[in-house]
Amino acid sequence: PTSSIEELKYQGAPSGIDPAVTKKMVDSQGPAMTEEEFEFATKTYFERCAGCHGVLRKGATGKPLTTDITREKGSEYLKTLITYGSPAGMPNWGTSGDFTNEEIDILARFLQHEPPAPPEWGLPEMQDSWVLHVKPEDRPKTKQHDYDVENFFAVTLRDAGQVAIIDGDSKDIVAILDTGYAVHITRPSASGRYAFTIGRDAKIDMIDLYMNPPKIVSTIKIGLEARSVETSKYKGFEDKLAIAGAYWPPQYVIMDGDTLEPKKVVSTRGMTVDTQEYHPEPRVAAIVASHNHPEFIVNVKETGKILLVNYNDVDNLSVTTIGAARFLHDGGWDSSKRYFLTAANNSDRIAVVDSVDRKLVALTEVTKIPHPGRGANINDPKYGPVWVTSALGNDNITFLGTDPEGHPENAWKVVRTLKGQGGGSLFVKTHPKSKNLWVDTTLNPDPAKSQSIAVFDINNLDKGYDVLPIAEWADLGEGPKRVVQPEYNKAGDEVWFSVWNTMDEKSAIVVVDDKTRKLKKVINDERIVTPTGKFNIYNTVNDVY
Ligand code: DHE
Repeated sequence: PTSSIEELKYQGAPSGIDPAVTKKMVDSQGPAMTEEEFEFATKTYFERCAGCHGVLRKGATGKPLTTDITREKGSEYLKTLITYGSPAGMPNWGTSGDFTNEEIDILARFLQHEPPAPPEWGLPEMQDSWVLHVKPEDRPKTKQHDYDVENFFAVTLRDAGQVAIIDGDSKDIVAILDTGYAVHITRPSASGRYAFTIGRDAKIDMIDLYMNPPKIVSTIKIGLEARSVETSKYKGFEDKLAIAGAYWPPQYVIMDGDTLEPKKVVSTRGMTVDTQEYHPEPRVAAIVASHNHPEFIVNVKETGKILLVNYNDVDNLSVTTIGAARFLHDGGWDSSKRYFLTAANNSDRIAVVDSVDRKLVALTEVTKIPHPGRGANINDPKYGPVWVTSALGNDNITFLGTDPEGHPENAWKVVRTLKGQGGGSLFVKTHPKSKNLWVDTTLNPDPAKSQSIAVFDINNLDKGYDVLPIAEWADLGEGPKRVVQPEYNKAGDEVWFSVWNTMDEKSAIVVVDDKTRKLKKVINDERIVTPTGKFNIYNTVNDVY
C-alpha cells in the first residue's frame, strides 16, 4: 500500500521556526515575486513542506528542491506537481482544497528562488535565552509532597504547549506547566527528580518534581526547531549532564544537568553515510543515554550516522561515528540495555549498535517505514529475547532476536512477523511483568482502527489480537480521537493511552488494567488538551519497555 495522507502529514508537521526570522532573498534569477508573496511562501513552506523536503530543500522524506532542479523544471511543472501530487508520496495540495491556484502559483515561483535560511544559533544565542528561574541552592533539599515521583507521568499536551504532571497512583493532576510550542517529549534525569521537556521550537524546560507543586527551574532555547532531549545515566554521572538535539540548526548541545547552562555545541553537518556527499541539514533525531560508557547515542537523520558522544571530558570531546543508514529516526534498548536498536525509516532497516564495543552489529532489513518509538522487549516463547517494532507503511509487527549469547542463531534476525490492525502504527509497548503486547494504529485512515488498540497475548502470539475500543471508552463526542502511545505505570499493572482529539474537542487519557484488559479510569479533566506522549518517570529513567 502507498502512504496515507495521515502518514505524510505526520512526517510533514509544521516546523517550529518563525518565518519572520529568516533572511529574505528574493533573488533576481527566479521568476518575479513581490515581498508579500515571498513572505507568504516562506511561511507556507515551513508549515507544509519543510518537514519532508528540509528547510534548505536538500531533500529528506521528500525529493530535493534546490534551485538547480526547480529552475530546470520550471513553473508549469511545479504547479502541476503541487496541485495533483505524485505516486511517490507528494500530497495533492491543489485538488485536496488545501491551496488555491493562486497560492500554488506563488509557491512554484518561490521554489525557483534560493531558500531563505533561518539564522544560526550558537552558544551566545543559547546563553541569551537561558533563564535559571531557581538556582540549585535555592531548591528544596527533600521532596515537598507525598506523591511517589517515580510513578509520575509527564504528559505532552501538544497543541496547548504544556506538560501535565499526573500522579500514577491517585490519577491527580499535580501540575500543568507552560512549555514550548507543539511540545514533543519529556525525559527525566537519572535520579528521577527532574523532568526535561522539549518543544518543537527547541525550548527546553527543566521541571523539579520535588517541588510542591512541581515547577520549572530552568529554561533554554537550543535552536529554532528540535525534537530530542536526554540526560546522562552512566554510573557516577547521574543528573550531571543533559543533551538536546536540534533540527535547525543541525546540531546538538551538551548542558549542565542541574542548571541547563550550555557547555558544548556541536554541528552535525557533514557527509552522508552511503554516497558521501555533503548534507547541510542533517537533523538530530533520537538520543539515548548509554548505560555502558559515559556516552550519549545520537541519531543523525539525513547523514545516516549514529554518534557515540563521550561526555567524560566535555572539553576534549571524543565521538565515535558509526555508519548506519538513512534516515535515522527513533529507537530504544534491548532488554539487556547493551544493544540500541533504531529505525532507518527510509531504508526500511533497523540498525543495531553494540554500546559496549561501540560498533554496528547489524543493519536488519524490515518492511516499509519501521516506527518503533522505543520498541518493546519480549521473551518470545519460541525465539527467546526479542525487540519489537510496528510500522507506518504496513500492518507488520516485526520481532528481532536480541540475544546473541543464548540464541545466536536468531540474533538480529527477523524471527517473527505478526499482522496487526493495519498501517499507520506509531508505538508498541509491553512491560517485563506483563503478558500483553500493545500496538497502536494512530495514523490509520480507518477511524475504527485509529481509535482502538490491538493487544496480543505474548504466550499465545499465533492466536492473533484482541481489539479494545479505547476512544469509545473515553466517551468524548466529536473529533478524530486518535489513540496513541501506550505507556505503563511503575508497577507494570496499568497501561495508559492518550485519546488525542483536536484542540477544540475533548481529549482524555484512558487507563486500562493490564491483567484484565478492562477499563480502570478515564482522566478527562478539561485541562487535558491534545495529549500525546506520556512518560512514566520510573520506566523512562530505567528504560523499561
Ligand atoms: Fe515524534 C519521539 C520526531 C511527529 C509523538 N519524535 C520522537 C523522536 C523524534 C521524533 C526524533 C525521538 C526522540 C528521542 O527518543 O530522543 N516526531 C518527530 C518528527 O520529525 C515528526 C515525524 C514530525 C514533526 O514535524 O514533528 C514527529 N511525534 C510526532 C507526532 O505527530 C506525534 C505522534 C504527536 C506529538 O506529540 O507531536 C509524536 N514522538 C512522539 C512521541 C515520542 C516521539 C510520543 C516519544 C515516544 C517514546 O515512547 O519515547
